[in-house]
Amino acid sequence: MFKNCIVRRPSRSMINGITSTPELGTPDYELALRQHDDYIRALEYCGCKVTVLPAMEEYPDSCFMEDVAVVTPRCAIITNPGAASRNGEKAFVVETLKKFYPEENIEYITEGTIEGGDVMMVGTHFYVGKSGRTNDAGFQNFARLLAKYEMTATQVELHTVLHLKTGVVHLSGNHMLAAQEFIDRPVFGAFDRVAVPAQEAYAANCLYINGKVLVPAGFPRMEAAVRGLGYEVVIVDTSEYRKIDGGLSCLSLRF
Ligand code: CIR
Repeated sequence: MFKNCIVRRPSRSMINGITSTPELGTPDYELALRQHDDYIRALEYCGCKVTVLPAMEEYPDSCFMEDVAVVTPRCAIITNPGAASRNGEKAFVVETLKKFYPEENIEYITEGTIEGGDVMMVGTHFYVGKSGRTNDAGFQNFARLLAKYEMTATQVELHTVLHLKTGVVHLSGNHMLAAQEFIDRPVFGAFDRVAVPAQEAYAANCLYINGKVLVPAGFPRMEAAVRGLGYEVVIVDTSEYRKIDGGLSCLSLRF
C-alpha cells in the first residue's frame, strides 16, 4: 500500500531539460503545470497524500523526483545522479524525507552513480539498470545498502532506453509491461509480460498505485491492455514531460 507521494513542481527552466528527442519540440510550461496538477489529482485519487515541493529554477529536470531517491518500506536511499546537471538535486529531498523516515534509515550513495529511474522495486528485490546514468560502482553501493535491510538487487543491462523503467515496469503480482529490448529478456522470464507495441513504447512507463494504474494519454492499445489485466485505469496526459524524456513514474516518489 502506498500512502505518500512526493512531487516537485516543474520550473520554467524545464524548457531546457535534457532531451533525446528534440524533434518533439519544447515543452509548453503552462500546459506542463496543468498536467502536473492533474498528475497530483490522480495520485490523490489513488489514495495517496501528496507532498508538493516548490520548483527549482536552477535545475531544469528537477520535477523528475524519482531520480534523486529510492524509497522503500524499510529505508530511503538518496541517489547520486549520473547526469552532471542533475547531481545537485539530491540534496534538496533530504529534509522532506526526514519527515517520513527516521534519520538512521536514510542512506546515501557515496560511490559511483545511480538514478532512481533505473531502479524497479518488486517487493524486497530491486532490478537496477546499468545505463548511461547508473554504473557498476553505484549498483554495488546500492546493493550493499539494501543488504543492511535484508533486501536484494539484480543488475540489468540496457541498450536502447534512458532508464530501466523507460522500458519495463512492474505493476503488481506477476504483471509486467515490457517494451523493446525487454520483451524477451530472460531476467524477467518469471513475470507475465505484456509486450508493449513499438508505436506505444512510451506507454511502457505506466504507474501502479494501490490497485489502479496511471496510463499516459494517447496510447489506446496500452490502455486496453492494462484494463484487460483487470486494473482501473487513470489516464494522465504527460505530453510536455515526454518532450524531455520524462514519464509517469519519473514525476514522483511513492511509499
Ligand atoms: C533526464 O534526462 O534526466 C530528464 N530529462 C528525464 C528524466 C526522466 N526520469 C526518469 O525516467 N525517472
